[in-house]
Amino acid sequence: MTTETVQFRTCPLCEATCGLEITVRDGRVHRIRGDRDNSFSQGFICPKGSVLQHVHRDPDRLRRPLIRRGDDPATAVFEEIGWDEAFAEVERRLLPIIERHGRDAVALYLGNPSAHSLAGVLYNRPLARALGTRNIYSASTVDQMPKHVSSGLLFGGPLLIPVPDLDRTDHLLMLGANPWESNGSLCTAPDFPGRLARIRQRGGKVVVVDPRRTRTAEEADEHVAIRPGADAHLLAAMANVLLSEGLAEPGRLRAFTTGLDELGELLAPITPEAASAACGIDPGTIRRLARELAAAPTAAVYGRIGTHTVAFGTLAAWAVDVLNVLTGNLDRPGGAMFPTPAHERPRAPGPGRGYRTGRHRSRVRGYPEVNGELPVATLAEEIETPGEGQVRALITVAGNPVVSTPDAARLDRALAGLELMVSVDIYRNETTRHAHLILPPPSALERSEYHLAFFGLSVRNVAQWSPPLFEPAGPAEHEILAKLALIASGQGAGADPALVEHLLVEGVLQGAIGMAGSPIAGRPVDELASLLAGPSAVDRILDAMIRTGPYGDWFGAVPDGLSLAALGAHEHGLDLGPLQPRLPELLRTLSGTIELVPEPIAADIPRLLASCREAADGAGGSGVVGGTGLVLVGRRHLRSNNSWMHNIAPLVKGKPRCTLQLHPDDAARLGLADGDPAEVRSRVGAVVAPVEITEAIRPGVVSLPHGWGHGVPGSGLSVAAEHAGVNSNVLTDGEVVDPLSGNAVLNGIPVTVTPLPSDLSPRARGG
Ligand SMILES: Nc1nc2c(c(=O)[nH]1)N[C@H]1C(S)=C(S)[C@@H](COP(=O)(O)OP(=O)(O)OC[C@H]3O[C@@H](n4cnc5c(=O)[nH]c(N)nc54)[C@H](O)[C@@H]3O)O[C@H]1N2
Ligand SMILES: Nc1nc2c(c(=O)[nH]1)N[C@H]1C(S)=C(S)[C@@H](COP(=O)(O)OP(=O)(O)OC[C@H]3O[C@@H](n4cnc5c(=O)[nH]c(N)nc54)[C@H](O)[C@@H]3O)O[C@H]1N2
Ligand code: SF4
Ligand SMILES: [Mo]
Repeated sequence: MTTETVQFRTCPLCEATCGLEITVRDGRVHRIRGDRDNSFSQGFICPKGSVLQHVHRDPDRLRRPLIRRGDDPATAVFEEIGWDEAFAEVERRLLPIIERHGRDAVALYLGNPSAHSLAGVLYNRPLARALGTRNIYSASTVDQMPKHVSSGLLFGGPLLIPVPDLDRTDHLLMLGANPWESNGSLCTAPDFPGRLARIRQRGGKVVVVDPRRTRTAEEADEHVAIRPGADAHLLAAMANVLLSEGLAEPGRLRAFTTGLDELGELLAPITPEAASAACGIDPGTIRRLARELAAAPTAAVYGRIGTHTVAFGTLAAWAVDVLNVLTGNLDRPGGAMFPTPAHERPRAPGPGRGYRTGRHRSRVRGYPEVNGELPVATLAEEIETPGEGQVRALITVAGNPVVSTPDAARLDRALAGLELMVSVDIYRNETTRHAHLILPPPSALERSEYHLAFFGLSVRNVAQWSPPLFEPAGPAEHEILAKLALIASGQGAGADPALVEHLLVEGVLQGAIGMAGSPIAGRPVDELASLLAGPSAVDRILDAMIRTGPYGDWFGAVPDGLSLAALGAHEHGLDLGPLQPRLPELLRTLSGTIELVPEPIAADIPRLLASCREAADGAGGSGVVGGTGLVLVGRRHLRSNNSWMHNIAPLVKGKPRCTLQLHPDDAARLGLADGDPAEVRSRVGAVVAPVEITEAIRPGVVSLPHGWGHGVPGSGLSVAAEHAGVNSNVLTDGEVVDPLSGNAVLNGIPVTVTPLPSDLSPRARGG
C-alpha cells in the first residue's frame, strides 16, 4: 500500500522564500509544486524550487565526512571517515596551528547558503568568536556590503535596510537588479515579476537602469542603458536636480534628518552635465528621471547587485536612500520601508551607538574591517604573504570562493598551499577539493526552515516555520558548527554542542529580560529556557526570539502572542500585514537622526567628482569604464543558483548558458559570429567562451555569468563537469575594491576580446 503525505515549507534557495507543497510518497519526494495557499507566494515557484529533491537525492552530495590523502588535487584521494574521527582530526590539526602562529592564522569564509539556514545565521557568529581571528571573510564582500555600510552610516545599523514597498508603490526606479532571473535580493518578494506587472497595471511606472536590456527591463516602462559602474554618478546627479530645482520634499522626515544643507553643497558640482559622460546618459534624461521621481505620488528607489559590486558601491547605495529621503518616500507606504520581522530583538528607545568601520585592518593592504569582516578580495594575499599573522588554515562554511570571488585563479593556487583547510559543505567542488576535511551537513529537506535573514527584508511582514521533512542522516549543520566552535575554544572535540545552544538562548533571554519595561522582567533565565520548545537547538533559540519579538507571547505575558508552536500551526505561512512606518524609533545613529552626510561619504565624493571629470575628458573615468575598450559585467539565469546547482540535470539541460554576450556592432568590429569561441582577457586572467551576439547589451559592454568553471581535477560533480562553462572570476581583479565597504568590483572590468580559431573548444585558460 502506498503512503502519501504532504508538507508545506519554504524554499531555501533564494531570497524569495516561496511556499512549497511537497508530496512524499513511500518515504520519497514524489512532487514539489508551489503552495497555492501560501499567504505570501500564492503558488509562485521557479524551476529551482521544484527540483529540491534532486539535490537531496544527488549521489554526488556528501553524506559522510571526507578526509583527503595526498596534496595534489589531481591525484589526491578522498576517503570517508566517521564523524567522531573527523572532529578529532580537526582538533589534532587545528590547535597546533593556533598555538604556533596565533589565532589570526586561521581564517573563516562564510558563503551564501549560510544566510539561508538557521544554523548559519545563528551559529556562524559563535564559531567566529571561538576562533578569535581577525580573518573573517564572507560572500558579503562580493555582494551587498556597500548597503550595510550605507545603512550603518545613514541610519546607525548595518541591517537597517529599507525595502521598496512593491505592492503599494506608484513608481519604482530599479538599478542593477534583474528579478525576472534572480527573484529579488535585499527585497524578499515571491513572484517579484508579478508584483512589478501589478505596479504597471495600477497605473504606476517601472524604470530599469541596467547596461543590458534584461527581461526585467523588457517588461518595464523604461530602460536606461547605463555604463557599468556609474550608478552613483547618475543618482548623485538626480539628487543634485532635486536640490537645485527645489523639488526636495522630505516631509515628516525633516524632523529627524540632519545634513540637508551640507548635502546641497556636497552635490552642487555633480550636475547632470557633469555626470552625463560617466554614466553615458544625456543630461535631459537625468533631469527627467529626477523630476518624475519627485512627481510620483509615492516612489521607491531600489538598487541591487549591479550597483554594489562596483568601485563606487557604497556611494551608490547611499545615493539610493538619499533619493528616498529627499522625495519623502523613506518610511512611508509605497516608498522604501523597514520591515518588522517576528524575530526582531526588542530594543530600548533613544539614540544608538552609531556605526563605524576600521576597528582593525587587513594585514597586507590595510583595508578596514567592516561589520567584523575583511574584504574577501584580500584573502589570497593574506594566505600567500609570509610574516606574522599569515593565514595558514581556512574553514569554509557553505562557500565556493574559488568560483565566486575575484582573481579566482590566484585564490585557487593559494588554497593549495594551506596547512589545513576544513570545509562544511554538501559537495566536493572547485573550492572544497582543497580541503583536508569536508564535513557535510544534511540536506535542506532534513532541517527546519525559517528565514531569519530574509523575513527582515520582506515586502510584507510575514513568518513561516516548518520542521524537517526527513530525519537527518548525520549531525545537523548547527551541531557541526558548534563542534568546530568548541574545538577552537579549547573545549575539545568531545564537548557537548548543547553548550553553544545554552549560550545563545541565554543571550536572547537576558536581552529581553533586561529591556526597560520588559514584560518578563525579573523572571529567571533558566525557568524561561525550560519553556522553549522545538525539535532541535536552532528551533528552541528561534522560539526564544519569536516569543520575545514584536508579536511574541512573552511567555504568557501577552495573550494570543506568537511562539514557535503557534507559528508552526500556520503551515501556509502567517501574514503579519503590510509594512509600517518605523522612524524615528528605529534609528540608531549617535544623533538619533538620519545622518544624510556622514563623514566617510563626504570624504569619498571627491573621487566621484574626479571620475566624472575623467569621463568627460574622454579618459574613461576611473572605476567606471576602461577608456574606449570593452568592459565586462555579470548576469544571472533563472535556472542557476550561484555556483552550486549545476549538478542538477533538469536545471542544466538545453543550450549552454555560459556564453559571452556581445553587441552586434562589437561583434562585427571584432569579426565574431554567433557561437564562435573568443578569448576574453583582463589584467589578471583569460578564459575562452562561445560568443552570443545580442542587441540586448550596451555597445562596449560584454557579459559572462558567474558560477561556472566546473570539472576541475579533484572535484566530484559529475553532472556539472559535463556542463563546465568557464569561471568568470578568473577575469575579475582583486586589486580594486570599493574603499568604504571593501566590496569587490565584479562589474565594469576592462577586457579585450579576441577571436579564436573555431576548432578550439571553449575552455578555461590560465592568466
Ligand atoms: N563575477 C561575479 N561573481 C559573483 C557574483 C556576481 O554577480 N558576479 N555574485 C556574488 C554573490 S551575490 C554571491 S552571494 C556569491 C556566492 O558565493 P559563495 O557563497 O562563495 O558561493 P555559492 O556558489 O553560493 O556556493 C555555496 C556553497 O555552499 C554549498 N552548500 C549548499 N547548501 C549548503 C548547506 O545547506 N550547507 C552548507 N554548509 N553548504 C551548502 C555548496 O555546495 C557550495 O559549495 O557569489 C558572488 N560572486
Ligand atoms: N536564478 C538565480 N537567482 C538568484 C541567484 C542566482 O545565482 N540565480 N543568486 C542570488 C543572489 S546570491 C543574489 S545576491 C541575488 C542578486 O539579484 P540581482 O541583484 O537581481 O542580480 P542579477 O540578476 O545579477 O542582476 C544584476 C543586474 O545588474 C546589471 N549590471 C551590471 N553592472 C551594472 C552597473 O554597473 N549598473 C547597473 N545599473 N546595472 C549593472 C546586470 O546586467 C544584471 O542585469 O540573486 C539571487 N537569486
Ligand atoms: S524563486 Fe527562489 S525561493 Fe522561489 S522557488 Fe525559486 S529558488 Fe525557491
Ligand atoms: Mo548574493
